[in-house]
Amino acid sequence: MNGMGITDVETLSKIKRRVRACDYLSVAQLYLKDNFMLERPLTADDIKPRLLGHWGTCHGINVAYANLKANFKNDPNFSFVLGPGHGFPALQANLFYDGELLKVDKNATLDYNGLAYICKNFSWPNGFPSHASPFTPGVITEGGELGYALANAYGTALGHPEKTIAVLIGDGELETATALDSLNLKNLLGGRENGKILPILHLNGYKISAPTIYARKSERELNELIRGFGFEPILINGDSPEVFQNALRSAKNNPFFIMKTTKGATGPNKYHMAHQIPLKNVRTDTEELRQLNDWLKFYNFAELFDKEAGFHE
Ligand SMILES: Cc1ncc(C[n+]2csc(CCOP(=O)(O)OP(=O)(O)O)c2C)c(N)n1
Ligand SMILES: [Mg+2]
Repeated sequence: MNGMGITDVETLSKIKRRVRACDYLSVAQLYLKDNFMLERPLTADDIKPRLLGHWGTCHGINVAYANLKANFKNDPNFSFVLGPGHGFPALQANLFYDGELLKVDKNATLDYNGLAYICKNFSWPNGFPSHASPFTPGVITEGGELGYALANAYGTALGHPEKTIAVLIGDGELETATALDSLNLKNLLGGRENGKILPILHLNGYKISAPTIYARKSERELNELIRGFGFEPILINGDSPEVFQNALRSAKNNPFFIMKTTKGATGPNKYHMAHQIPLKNVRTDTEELRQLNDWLKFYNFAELFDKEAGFHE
C-alpha cells in the first residue's frame, strides 16, 4: 500500500472526459482562430494563417496530467515536471481546465471567451508562445530545450522529504546525455532526507519523426537498463486510466513508470507524421479541412463544455 491509485469508477470516467476535453483544446489551439466550438462546419477562414506547434506528444501529456491530477488532487506537496515543453498546447489546456491560467491571466475565463482567447493566442504574435515558457504558471523548466526535467525534479525535491515530484520525460529526451545521466541522481539524492521522485518515461516510440532507441529495445532490455539505475520499472500500456491508476497502486520503492502510447494517438495520422501539424494544408486542401473537422468533432467537446458555464463536472 502506497496510498496511490484510484479505483472509484466515477473518477476514472471523469479522467477520460478530462483527457478528451484537453485533447480537443490542444488541437483547437494549434489550428483555430474562430469557430472554437465547431458550431458550423470549418472553413478556411477559421484556420490560423501560420500553423506552428506540436501535436504528437499532446495526448500522452493529457493522459499523464489527468491521472496525476485525479490522484494527487490539490496536494501542495505534489508537483509535476514536464520535459517535452513542445507539448505546450497540452500543458496550457490543463492549466486552463483547472482555472490555473485564470489566476494569472484574467482573460482565460472558463467560458467561450476564455476558450477563444487561449486558442486564438496560441503561437500568435504578442500572444502565447508555442512552447512552455516562463510566462506559463508553474513552469520551472524552459520548454524548448530537452533534457533537464529529471534533474529539475531532483532539485525540487532536495531537502523536502514531504514532496512528491512526478516527471514526464520524452523517450527522445531520455537519449540526451543530460537526461540519461540524471538517472544517476537517484544514488546521490534518492535518500529519505529528500522528496520522492516518480519518473514517467513517455515511450511514444518517436523523437520527431525517427524511432527512439528505447523503442528499439526489447521490454526486457529496457527494464534491465532501468533496474541498473536502481529503479523498478512499471509498464503503463496505453492510455486507459484503469491501467494508469493500477500502475500507481502497484508502485513500491523507486518506481519508474514507462507510459507506452502511440505518438499522435486520437489524431488523423500516427507516428512520424504526427510530430507537429498533422494536416498542414487545411487552408487550401478541402479534403484535409474535412479531416480536421472530423478530428475535432470526434471529441464531442460540446458535451463537455458549456459556452457560459464552462466544463461540466
Ligand atoms: C537539447 C535539445 N535537443 C534537440 C531538441 C530538438 N527537439 C525538439 S522535439 C525533439 C524530439 C524529442 O523527442 P521526444 O522527447 O520523444 O518527444 P516527442 O518527439 O515524442 O514529442 C527534439 C530532438 C531540443 N528541443 N532540445
Ligand atoms: Mg517521443
